Amino acid sequence: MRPVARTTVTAALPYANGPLHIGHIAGAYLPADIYVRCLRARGKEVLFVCGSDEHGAAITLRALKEGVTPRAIVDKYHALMGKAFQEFGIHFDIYHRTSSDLHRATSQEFFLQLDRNGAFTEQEEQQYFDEEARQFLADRYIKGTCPNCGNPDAYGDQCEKCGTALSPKDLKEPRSTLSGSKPVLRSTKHWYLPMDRSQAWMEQWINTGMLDGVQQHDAGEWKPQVLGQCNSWLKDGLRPRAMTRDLDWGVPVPLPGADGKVLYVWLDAPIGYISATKQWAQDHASAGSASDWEKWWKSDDTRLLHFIGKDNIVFHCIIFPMLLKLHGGYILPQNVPANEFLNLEGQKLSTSRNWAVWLHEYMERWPGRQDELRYCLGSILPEFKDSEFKWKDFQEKNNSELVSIIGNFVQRVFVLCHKYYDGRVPEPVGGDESDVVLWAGLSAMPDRVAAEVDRFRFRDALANAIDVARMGNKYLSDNEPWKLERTDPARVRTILYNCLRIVGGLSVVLEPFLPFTAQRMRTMLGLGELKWEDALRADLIRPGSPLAKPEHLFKPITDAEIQPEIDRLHATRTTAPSTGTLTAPPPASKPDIGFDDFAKLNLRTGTIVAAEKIPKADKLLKLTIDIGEPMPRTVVSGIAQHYSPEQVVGQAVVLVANLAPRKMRGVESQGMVLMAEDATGRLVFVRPENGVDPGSEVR
Ligand code: B3M
Ligand code: ZN
Repeated sequence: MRPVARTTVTAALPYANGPLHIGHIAGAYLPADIYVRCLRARGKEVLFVCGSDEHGAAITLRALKEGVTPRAIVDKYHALMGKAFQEFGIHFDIYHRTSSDLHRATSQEFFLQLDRNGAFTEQEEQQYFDEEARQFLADRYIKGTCPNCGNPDAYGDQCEKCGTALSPKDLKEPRSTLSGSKPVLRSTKHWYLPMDRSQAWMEQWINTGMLDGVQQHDAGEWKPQVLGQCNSWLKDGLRPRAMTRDLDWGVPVPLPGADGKVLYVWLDAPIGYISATKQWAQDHASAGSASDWEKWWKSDDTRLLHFIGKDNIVFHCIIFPMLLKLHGGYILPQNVPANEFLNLEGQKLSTSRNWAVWLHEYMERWPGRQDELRYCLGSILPEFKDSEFKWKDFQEKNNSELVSIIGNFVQRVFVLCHKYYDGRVPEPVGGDESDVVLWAGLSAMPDRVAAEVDRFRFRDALANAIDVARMGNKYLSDNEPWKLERTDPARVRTILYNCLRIVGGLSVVLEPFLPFTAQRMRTMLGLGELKWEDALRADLIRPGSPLAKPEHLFKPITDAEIQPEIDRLHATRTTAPSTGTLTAPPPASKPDIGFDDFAKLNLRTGTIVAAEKIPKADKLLKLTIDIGEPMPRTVVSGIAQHYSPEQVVGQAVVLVANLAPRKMRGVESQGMVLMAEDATGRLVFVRPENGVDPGSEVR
């Protein structure tokens, strides 16, 4: 394996078309930040680059929607995202942008070099064209029915339902997203990357780490799901892919005869990592050393890592490495530790439906509580499979872990030191058997945390870091210094001195995860910046030095604080434009009924265990609902315009279980799911509180 002198860490460049939400953070940025912080604390040389992805249909379509220029969109969101990252403690060395001059020049040079190397083929071909909007339609500019799964809203580059990569001509019944009109075919010329030519070496490099006879990486270290996605692409056979587009927003193709053409956004965006590095080098250059950027991208002893979400895997594992290799002179990534997706309260995060926790809003509503969210997300990172954020879990983790374990320990130690020693560090005297046990346990912890971080197992790393506080609590409870103070004050001094050392060590191992808290702990101890090896230093804490006032590092979060978050989420959720009017009619009044009438209803709680669309019925979903009976019920429900099948699986419901069976579209429906209609006409589930078993009677 190649020796490692330095590490270049990139985090996916978010599109500058909207604010950041917790899904972005858990996908790429938090793990990358933890990784970088941990490396830095261990004295490693590391460069952490990111920036806004300011090209592509994501931007132009947003501009169209807001009725402003693409420039206005990227300026607005670039500023918003840069600020949110900074305030959340995600500290890049540079947060660059792909609409900069330096980026344009860098990606154009890169393209020209590829062209000189014969990496492209030029192809004149028929492409879809929108005669109304006078524009060729690629990628997200065109929609149609997915040939694979029948999703009527598949895009020209990908079906978001089934994940299949598509090209516009694969779509059935194509339509323009600009005008909605039916496109016509027109001839145009593009530069293609014949990926098929690279199939053999790509397959070998990804699966064995071998390239040009050199072991580049250990493929055994790559996450199985990352290898899996790559191999499913490779198995289908790599195909030529156009690297240019007919658009007026992007990096112009720097060749004669290419007027009105720009680089494909997925060609220019990853080059954004390189231009960001160049900009950083320029900003930090002592005279004449601006070429320093090269060592981060071209030295054999540099380790290159891309932190991304799973939807970006093929671009970072196949296309970008291929471009780097075909360009020549660059190293390839040694690992791409992609994360899966984070869901929110049982549903997919969605910008368009406003089903998200927006980072800048979180920081407004929970000022100074960055670490609480960092902690919660850090403990549920979707490292190997999708995971879920729930506000109730956020509260629970805060109260029973941050407050009870870390906050409580530090608080107890400081209160006692102020009570007994007037806020000064006590002088320890000797030690006993329990101290030996304590240090034996603690001494393994920093390495253990670091080892998990190195393996990209951030959840485990965080759990180990918290264990340090657990050990501190246990040591304190076992030794009960408050009971000994009168009889053995010397022993108490030792105990509390040891506890202060643990607080110091804890601030070191926690720093990558909870940087704000670590800083406060150090301030309380009167310590400056610490390195990883300081965690166990015997002289970290100096007897006699002053300690700051005891401070609660974390505050308990009450139900009254959490419920509004949940309510807000539901209240601000927007629907896909619905066919009906925006305001629901007032609830119809119905005649009174007697209790006997009501008692005839058999209402049961249940859980939707499967759901599918019913062909040719655009309002109906066929639901399979477990209500605790030996066989689940089949229920046909008119909610298909409000929910996709994936969204409702796992949903708790209330079922009218004795409604006479009725056939709808050939399916026998054995009950009815209770739904409420909100002010926008959207149907929402009436659901039991958590903790009720399926089949419970509702009365
Ligand atoms: N902007 C896609 C995304 O935000 C894209 C990543 C580019 S990384 C070079 O998911
Ligand atoms: Zn599909």
